[in-house]
Amino acid sequence: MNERDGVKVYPTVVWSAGAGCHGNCGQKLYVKDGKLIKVEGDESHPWNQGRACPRVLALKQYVYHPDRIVYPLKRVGKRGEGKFERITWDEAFDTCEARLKEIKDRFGPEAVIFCQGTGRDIGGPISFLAYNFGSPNWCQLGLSGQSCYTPRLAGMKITMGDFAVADCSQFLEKRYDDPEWEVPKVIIVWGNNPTTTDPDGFFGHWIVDCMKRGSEIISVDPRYTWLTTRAKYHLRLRPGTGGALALGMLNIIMNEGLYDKEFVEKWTYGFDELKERVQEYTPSRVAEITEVPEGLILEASRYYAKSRPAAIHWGLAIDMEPEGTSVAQAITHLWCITGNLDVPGGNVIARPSHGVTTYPYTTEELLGLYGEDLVKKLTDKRIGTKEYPLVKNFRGWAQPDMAIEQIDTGKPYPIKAAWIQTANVLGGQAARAKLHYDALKKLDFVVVVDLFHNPTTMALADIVLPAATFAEKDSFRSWWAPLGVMHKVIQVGECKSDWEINFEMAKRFNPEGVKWNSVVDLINDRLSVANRTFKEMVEKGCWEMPPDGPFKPYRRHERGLLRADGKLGFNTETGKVELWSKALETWGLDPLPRYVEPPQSPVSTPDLYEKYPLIMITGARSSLFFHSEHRMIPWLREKEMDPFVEIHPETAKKYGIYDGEWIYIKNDMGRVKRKAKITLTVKPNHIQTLHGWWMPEMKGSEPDLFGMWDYQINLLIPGPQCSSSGFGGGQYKTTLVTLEKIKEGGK
Ligand SMILES: Nc1nc2c(c(=O)[nH]1)N[C@H]1C(S)=C(S)[C@@H](COP(=O)(O)OP(=O)(O)OC[C@H]3O[C@@H](n4cnc5c(=O)[nH]c(N)nc54)[C@H](O)[C@@H]3O)O[C@H]1N2
Ligand SMILES: Nc1nc2c(c(=O)[nH]1)N[C@H]1C(S)=C(S)[C@@H](COP(=O)(O)OP(=O)(O)OC[C@H]3O[C@@H](n4cnc5c(=O)[nH]c(N)nc54)[C@H](O)[C@@H]3O)O[C@H]1N2
Ligand SMILES: [Mo]
Repeated sequence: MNERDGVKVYPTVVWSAGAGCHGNCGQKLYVKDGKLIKVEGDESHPWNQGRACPRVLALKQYVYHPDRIVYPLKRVGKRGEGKFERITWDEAFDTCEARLKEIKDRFGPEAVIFCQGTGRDIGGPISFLAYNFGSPNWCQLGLSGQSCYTPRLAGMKITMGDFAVADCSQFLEKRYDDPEWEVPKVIIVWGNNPTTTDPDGFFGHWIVDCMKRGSEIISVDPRYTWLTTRAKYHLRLRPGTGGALALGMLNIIMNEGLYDKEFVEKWTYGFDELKERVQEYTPSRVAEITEVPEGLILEASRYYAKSRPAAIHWGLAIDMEPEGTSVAQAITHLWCITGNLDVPGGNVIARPSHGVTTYPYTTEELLGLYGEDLVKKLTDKRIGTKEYPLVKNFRGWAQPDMAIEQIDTGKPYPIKAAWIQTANVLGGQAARAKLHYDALKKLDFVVVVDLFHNPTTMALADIVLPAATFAEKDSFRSWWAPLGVMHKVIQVGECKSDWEINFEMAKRFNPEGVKWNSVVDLINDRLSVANRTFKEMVEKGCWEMPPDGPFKPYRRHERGLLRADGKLGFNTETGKVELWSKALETWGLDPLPRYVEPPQSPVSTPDLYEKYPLIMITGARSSLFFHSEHRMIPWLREKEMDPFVEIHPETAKKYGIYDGEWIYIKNDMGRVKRKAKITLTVKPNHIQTLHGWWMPEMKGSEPDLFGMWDYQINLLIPGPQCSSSGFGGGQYKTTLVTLEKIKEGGK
């Protein structure tokens, strides 16, 4: 901490409210007389090296926004009437405890569902609360197929026993200057727009840093973006067909002998079986499925395989394919058979920094955090474990599509209450938004923990608890590297951090199990495997790179660092990279990757395509907003006032639509308003629009719900998910729609 003219400057790490984000940026908070006055990127932090996104730069407007909820609230009018009254924290905690205990006594703990949004700083506190309450039902409610990162995590885990990320030197403190690191000769960027989204423990501008040092780009994206226009090869595939492309690339690389023979021989299992499977995916067939010219597929595949080292950085579009896990498996095979696994400039194994667990990504971690007895007991009742092997065996999530149907029907057992924290289920997360609205209305008791009112708080909440931003909380982050901590430097109203809220509630439900005296005490316990305390971490600037060993690259399989038994090899049953997955085989699923056509598409539903001849991609992110957040922040909103839809000029002409005209996007599920943006970024039969739109400036009470029924694009996204594993297949990027002009009077 520095001090000058009464201004104190605190370095911290960004994770969650304020910026939104999954990132690990170092930022400096300038504080005077207990008030935040400025934010600046921390140039000494190896992650972002001084850079800051627009959302961080607007942090002051977020923290001190007049609409922020700064006290606990209870609903006083009818649900949806928008009447809330200030209460004390004691009353809020007492009410939540009494109501949830009553439901637990009558219906069992599983009758309460714990719902989070994306993995900001929430997975830790919410699973902690759910398990101390005794409920197995924890998920991203509404996120169809849990189609965000979970399928990619599963695809990697079943193949290599670990997770991996593109190596842009992020595990080395000296970064690009470290002699151990090599510049990837080529980086495939697949279904991801990193410079805008910085997703999943990866800072997007690392790709640009690599490009400046010579990396070429192969881009797999149906649209043009900043990055695709700078790529050596741009494969503009039909949305949802990446599985076919990956299998086609494997076909070319295997048949032409372009793989790393030594690595394959020594470290892989099931090569011949995979080779046989990929014969179905000839370049010409794949060209037909994906609409990418065959010559381009051949050239890009050869270029990737012949360039060493080469990395693949991937994104959300993969999870949202019908068999997301299978697509991820095939892409994992690509970097494995080309010998790019855990080598400098390839795809390196990524584990929680220093072995510190904040958030259970796998059943293994869940067992480590909560013990076998509890996890076993919970698995019996968790929604979706009987139907879906990965829901049972891979990750402790309930299956979200089944969960909402169960809430709706009460079968096979009733769900009576929801604890919604860091999720705008109705305003951003849920596909089939109307079904979610109708079903959640049936609940007896709903708590929402948030910073602002939104369609979810307005329509559903009985109690609203005010959450803290990253400047207002003590927490920790170990998602890959470095290990980071956030610490509280300001207080706003009576806001509390998610950890504080859930710690207090968990203590009430399970006094013996919650053995710590405070949140910091709990954090210290988690940090103890790293031999660090929270205080030490804060004092040394809030971050630390992992020491040499299992948590730091490279070539750990050759050093016996990956397996619990200390043997050489990978953390799988065979000790090898399983191209034929033993785990999938055991769980009764296809052990090899395969392609499945999206449920709505010109191929699978030609009649529907005739009626709705446009493939709608939703949710290509804007750097100004994080999902449904930030629409009320002046500096951000003024740069993107209205929700727009990208339409190709030919298509606009066909529908008689001019640039800037308000129109409807329509399908059998309803219609939603957008402003036309005529652009060449999309193909003629594709459109693209951002999700998460609601209007904070409109009326919040029902029926308006901040304009939700007019602007929430997820009213048009169908369900349920369609993957055999239970993970993947949310139809957010492949829905068929048409456009309609809005006639006089908005009709
Ligand atoms: N159509 C379409 N829909 C999509 C997607 C898409 O691509 N297309 N993407 C999907 C994906 S990948 C995801 S992960 C989901 C994400 O969906 P969500 O994570 O639900 O995202 P938000 O809509 O921003 O809702 C987060 C809410 O939490 C609040 N919040 C933010 N930070 C904190 C915090 O630290 N503590 C607490 N208590 N509250 C906080 C915010 O104010 C906001 O109301 O959306 C999905 N929805
Ligand atoms: N600023 C900001 N950053 C964010 C978020 C945010 O809301 N705002 N959300 C966060 C979250 S939770 C997530 S999951 C990530 C998501 O971030 P990313 O993984 O980058 O995903 P998207 O932005 O959905 O889409 C990336 C690209 O995929 C392309 N695409 C669409 N359909 C397909 C397809 O079928 N195949 C292929 N290959 N490409 C396709 C789109 O055109 C788009 O350019 O971003 C995170 N970061
Ligand atoms: Mo996500």
